[in-house]
Amino acid sequence: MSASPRWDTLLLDAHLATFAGAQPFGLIEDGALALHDGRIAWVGARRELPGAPHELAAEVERLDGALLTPGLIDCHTHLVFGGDRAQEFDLRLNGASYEDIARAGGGIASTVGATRQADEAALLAQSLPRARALLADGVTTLEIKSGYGLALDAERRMLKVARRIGETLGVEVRTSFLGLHALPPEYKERRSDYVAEVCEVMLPALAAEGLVDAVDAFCEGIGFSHEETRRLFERARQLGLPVKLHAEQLSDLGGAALVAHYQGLSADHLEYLSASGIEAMAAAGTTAVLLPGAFYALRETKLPPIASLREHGVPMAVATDCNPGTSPLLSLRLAAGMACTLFRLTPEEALRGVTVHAARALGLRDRGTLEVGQRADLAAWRVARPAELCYWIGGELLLRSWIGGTPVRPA
Ligand code: DI6
Ligand code: FE
Repeated sequence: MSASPRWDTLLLDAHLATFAGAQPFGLIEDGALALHDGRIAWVGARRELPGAPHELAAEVERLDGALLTPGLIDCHTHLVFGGDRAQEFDLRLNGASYEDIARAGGGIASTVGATRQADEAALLAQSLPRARALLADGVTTLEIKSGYGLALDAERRMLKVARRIGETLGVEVRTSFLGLHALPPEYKERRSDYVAEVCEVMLPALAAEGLVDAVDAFCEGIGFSHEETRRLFERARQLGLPVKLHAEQLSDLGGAALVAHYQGLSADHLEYLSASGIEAMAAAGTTAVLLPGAFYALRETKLPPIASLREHGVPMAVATDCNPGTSPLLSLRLAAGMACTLFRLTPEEALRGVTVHAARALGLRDRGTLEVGQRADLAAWRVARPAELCYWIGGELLLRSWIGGTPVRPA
């Protein structure tokens, strides 16, 4: 007669990259991991299991030597949008720059037009396949920004679609309100009216509807100034919402120091980040989100100051920046590989960047590592060692994944 098993599921025959503990990648060879009630209930070397597998768990699954990692977390995407910008890709290959196109009314503004035209069903239908593609390469949590509506109704529609993607796919979606992404054409001569509309009307309304998990802005010459961003952050603080920022992507406006001043979750892009920006981020504990897809697609040559971020102990996350203009990238695993090849992150840094540090960039403490008590968000891969996840360019490496203990890609 045996007592009823203490765990729902026990996973065996896997190597575990836990991103906890002192080993590189937090690696545990021939490990075991137990799931119970959607959480990780036990993790360790198989030989240390406190009993026979079938007595410990209602179900025992063998993963045939797979590598098990935390589910990947894409902490910066703009994947809800209408249309595409393949036409501008063509223009850029014929000599125009991203800024030329933006100033000529293309760029973000053209996606705003297509997004405003799409109703909720159309926007969902266009955006879902992109989210599915991310999930197919191991993502279990993703952030989605608004910022292609730039008017209350259209921003609301984007954020609702973001939530519906989460419900449809059973994945957790964190939303960021990016009303200060671009100046909408109807406000061309009235910048300060638009900033006021965003701060005093749109943000409070959308926050009250529960559609906003964080507040973001594009602090840039072609976006919004330091002062305009500061005004938004003041409003976010009053509403008790965390902030993050597109900072120092094309020039240095001191955005990183500004977001650090507001104890921001993250400063993102950072190619033009200054020494004082790094110090401010280190002091505030603001995560650096690196977006090698945009660096690649824009053929940027200025590298973010990786060595200095590393020296100052600033946590580095990596994300796709999935968007129609500067990063039509649908694989977070490939973003991690690009962070290695283009930015010289080590595979361990890049993989921490899409797990534990990405969780941090979203203010989430219950995921991103394989540790007891964490959400059972897991990915099992057909690879022998963690570096392979960054090394292979393309390929179907994901065997299966679990979100909150529920399998999403059955074998
Ligand atoms: N920085 C980016 O890379 C994206 N937004 C931003 O603020 C680009 C968005 C786009 O071009 O549609
Ligand atoms: Fe972005």
